[in-house]
Amino acid sequence: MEPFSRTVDLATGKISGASNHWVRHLSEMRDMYQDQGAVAEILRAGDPLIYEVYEIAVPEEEGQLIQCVTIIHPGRVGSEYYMTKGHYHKKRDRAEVYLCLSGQGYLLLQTEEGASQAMELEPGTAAYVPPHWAHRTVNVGDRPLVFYGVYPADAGHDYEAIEEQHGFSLMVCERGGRPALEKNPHFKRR
Ligand code: M6P
Ligand code: ZN
Repeated sequence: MEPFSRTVDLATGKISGASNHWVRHLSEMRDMYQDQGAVAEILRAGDPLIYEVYEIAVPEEEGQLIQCVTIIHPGRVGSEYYMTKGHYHKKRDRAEVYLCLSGQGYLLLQTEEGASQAMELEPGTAAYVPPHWAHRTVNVGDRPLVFYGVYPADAGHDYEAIEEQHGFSLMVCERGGRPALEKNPHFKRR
């Protein structure tokens, strides 16, 4: 294949000439939030857009790299901030890199062996997700959280493992107007 480039709008995260643009609304991840009363109440009034992803697709083969930009909108479901579904890679030994372009957030990470970590994201943060670590991002600001990412095209997304574990072991909630890291009371180790 031929080399190519695309342009990322550093303020909004939009990629002109992206091959895919997909969106995730609350109804598509309703079980991922703790406060099911809050989920039901929000969904009665509408179905907010939680996050969207622009992707530069390449063949899903070993050796290729997928580039993407994720935009998580600001908001909360109960006290929990808007976040991505989060995933392990289907091929567990595949890593990923994020570069935060704008906004404020957290990257939550965990392994199947029970390790967990939270990393703050702010413009300029280059975060490394090593092989075997599941990853979810959370927007704790009042503007969109925008980050660029690169990962092996053959990595794949395993969402089922996250659902089986009832989410991530850490969660980020608003307490007294500020984000607080808390343990997920329903989390199950694999
Ligand atoms: C990042 C990358 C993508 C991922 C997206 C949304 O851009 O990790 O691979 O799809 O975030 O996260 P999720 O797939 O967990 O919903
Ligand atoms: Zn990933």
